[in-house]
Amino acid sequence: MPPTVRDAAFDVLRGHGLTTLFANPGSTEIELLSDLPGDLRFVLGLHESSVVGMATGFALGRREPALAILHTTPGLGNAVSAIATARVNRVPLVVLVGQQDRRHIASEPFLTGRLQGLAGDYPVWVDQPLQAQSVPASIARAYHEAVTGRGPALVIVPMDDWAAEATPAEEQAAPRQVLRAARAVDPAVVAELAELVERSSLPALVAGAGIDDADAWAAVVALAERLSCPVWQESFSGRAGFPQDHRLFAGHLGADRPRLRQALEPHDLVIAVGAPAFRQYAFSPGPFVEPGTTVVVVSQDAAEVHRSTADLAVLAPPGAMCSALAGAVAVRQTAPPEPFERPETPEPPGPGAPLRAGHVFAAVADRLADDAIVFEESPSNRPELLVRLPARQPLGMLSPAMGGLGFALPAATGIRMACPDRPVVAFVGDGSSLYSIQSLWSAAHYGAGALFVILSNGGYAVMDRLSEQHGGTAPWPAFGVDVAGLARAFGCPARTLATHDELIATLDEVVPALAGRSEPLLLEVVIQPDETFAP
Ligand SMILES: Cc1ncc(C[n+]2csc(CCOP(=O)(O)OP(=O)(O)O)c2C)c(N)n1
Ligand SMILES: [Mg+2]
Repeated sequence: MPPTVRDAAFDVLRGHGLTTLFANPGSTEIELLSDLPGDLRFVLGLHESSVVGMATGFALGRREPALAILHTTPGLGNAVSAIATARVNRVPLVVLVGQQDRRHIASEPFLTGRLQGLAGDYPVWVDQPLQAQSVPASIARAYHEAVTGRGPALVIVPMDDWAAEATPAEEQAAPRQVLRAARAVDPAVVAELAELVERSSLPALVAGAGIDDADAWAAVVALAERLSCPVWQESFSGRAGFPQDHRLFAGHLGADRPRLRQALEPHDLVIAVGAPAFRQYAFSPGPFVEPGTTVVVVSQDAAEVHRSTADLAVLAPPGAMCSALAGAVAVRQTAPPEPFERPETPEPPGPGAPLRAGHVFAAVADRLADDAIVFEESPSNRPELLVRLPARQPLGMLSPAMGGLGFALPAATGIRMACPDRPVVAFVGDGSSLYSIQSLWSAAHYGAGALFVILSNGGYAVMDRLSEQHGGTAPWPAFGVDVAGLARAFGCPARTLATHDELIATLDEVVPALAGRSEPLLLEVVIQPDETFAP
């Protein structure tokens, strides 16, 4: 029998290392998924936000695109928020979306999808091949588009396409391999930046989510050490851009303009690397920096470069640029900035007093290995988590850069599948845990040994605080959902902890052994909501 489009598509998937299929199936995917060859591994997610969330974690952990398969409009619709998260977190994904049969699609049968625009601008590329024979090449191209565009690329495939006869390889309009000159930087641009640096009296760096890899970290460290200058982490970053236990780490920048101005005021030159100028949360008027501060952005992300309020923006790989710049500027003898001060470990609560988030973060931080991968999805406690849990290695701190809750549980599952030697801990609010709770089933079924720490404060504390700050009364009720009970219902082992002694005893048992876990564990820690919130 001549090869089918499905055979050719599987060869494309194999050729690009896309052999793990994160999916939630529907009738439009039966032809694709029935009788999968043994070298393709199927991973079931029970909701499409979990499917795409797991694929996102898997891609982050492997630093390569991952594959997700979705079921026409209901599947893609359910996944849009997770697709948006992958886009804003700059994670490459190939997403196959099932579609009704071409032969009668004009009459709009059951499950016909209006798919092309459904995820809006969030995919970096969307294709609905004009003929079945173009599907394999479209998947290959989606792979390349996902890498170049650093986000999810979608291919919509009508169900009858899979059985069609494939055309020969010379008809496949996609290269087998794309090499990107990602390490090259233009010497003239390096010289221009070096001159700006040499002319400045007190430079500073802002590191962003765009440089979360070992080479780039080493390059930013080399540049910062040569300049003896502080390095901030951009605010509301999805990923860490600098080792946060380094003596030059200055903390996270404020997410509003007054705090931004205050932090950067002493500096006449600020270079944001792998970050825009400047990522913010709540609006406050005025300029980002005081007059007299020159702002430079270095990013490989064209959109980030084009929208930055900067005097100069450089479209270039930021790690390679930092490395070249470090080699082009003189060593400074200036005294290093004051080391960043982390808060003291909080005293255990007195008899009968409740635990607080700070107790949980401090106790985990004391026991956690340097190579841990930590997820933050704990909205009201986010600032305290960031200050108590420094990212010490690349992938050391991850959060949903889009702001969409429901990322940490599936992404921690996916990243643990990709990085079985690194401890994985996800700190998740009780409210946040409910958006993708069914991913606990996948974690349990596929033996993903992540630790999920649920900060159970009985409600949407951050929304309550924001409503108070607005001067109003929130209409949403508090809730007491038994998250540990839900976890057990999904087959995920779970414990509820309410006292400091229980917390310490459990973390002593669990955290040092995290790297070797072969099943997930959920700890629901009952805490008092924080009374204040300043992101
Ligand atoms: C998908 C999605 N829906 C709604 C929101 C808005 N939102 C932001 S924080 C929050 C409450 C989070 O509650 P919880 O996880 O319990 O954290 P806490 O504020 O209690 O620390 C909500 C509903 C969101 N960010 N994402
Ligand atoms: Mg809560």
